[in-house]
Amino acid sequence: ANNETDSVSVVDTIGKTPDTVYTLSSELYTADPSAHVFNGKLYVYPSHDFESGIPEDDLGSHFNMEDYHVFSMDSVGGEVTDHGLALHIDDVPWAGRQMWAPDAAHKDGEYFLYFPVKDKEDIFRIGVAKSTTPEGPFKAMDKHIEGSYSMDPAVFEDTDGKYYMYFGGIWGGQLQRWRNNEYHGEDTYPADDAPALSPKVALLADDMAGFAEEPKDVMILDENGNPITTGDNNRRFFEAAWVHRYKDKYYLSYSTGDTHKIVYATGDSPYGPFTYRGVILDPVLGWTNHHSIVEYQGKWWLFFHDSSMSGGKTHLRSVKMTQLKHRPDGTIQRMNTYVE
Ligand code: FUB
Repeated sequence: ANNETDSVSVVDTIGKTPDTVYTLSSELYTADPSAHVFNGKLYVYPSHDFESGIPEDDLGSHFNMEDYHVFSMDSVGGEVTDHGLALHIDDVPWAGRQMWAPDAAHKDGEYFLYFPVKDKEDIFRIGVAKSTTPEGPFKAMDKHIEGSYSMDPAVFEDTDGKYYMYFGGIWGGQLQRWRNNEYHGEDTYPADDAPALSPKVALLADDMAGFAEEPKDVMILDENGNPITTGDNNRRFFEAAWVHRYKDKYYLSYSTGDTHKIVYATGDSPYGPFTYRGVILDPVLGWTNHHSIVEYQGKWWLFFHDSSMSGGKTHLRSVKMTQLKHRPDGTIQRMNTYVE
């Protein structure tokens, strides 16, 4: 065992402050970063925060974003390019308001931007837009993904060439208005001692523009094999699902929302079940916590955001990145990046 492994294992009830944290942009407010490596470059697909003047509420109405920019870099700590407008809400025929956390994928020379936005009935759906380049601009399809709902899509490409979309989020993300993929419109949650609402997963169709199957629940279990419950709000899923693969294990990470942490669970299949393992990132300045994890140039990186650049305004966030470390036993070193 090396010294670092020994020391972090003992003190993992709080996060370690990383040596170096990089900021994506000092020009735009950005959030919810989804990072991918395409053609040897690191691309980041974030939300684009701006001040729209909508008052803050529990449904996140103040997150009233209207467009996306894509960023890229050739090396960590090197120059970051803002590729400009990638997609605007005015160019999505079915969209109503609130362009939230996007993701992207690449297949056979085409790039796909997946984005959650409320439709004209104010129901969150997930759209897809296409481009021949990773930075766009992207052309939105006429309709949202059939059978999609809620928000925070994250697309995971497995080593066998299959792509899975994870999605969902409670409170403003509206997952609590759905059961068994049917909309019932009411804000209803399972009882505190019942299994919590799960993120969803669906295999993507060959054309990457739809689901190849009905979305399924992603079960998150505790150390005894029992589902994490609604009342366990330090560990239950809230939003921001992300999946990465490390040494043949699947890692599902997500935000605990009102307890403001990024946590993770591991499993043996992209469908789960996943067993809760611990905290990756302690709360940041600002209410939301949302991340992605990617391997680039032989190291693993955690992308996240905080509200430090706006002096603490929750809806005006900035994307940052720092190194993420898997220990030899597969657990992830907990981090605390809090700054005012
Ligand atoms: O950026 C809007 C919403 O805030 C995202 O969709 C959530 O994950 C949270 O970060």
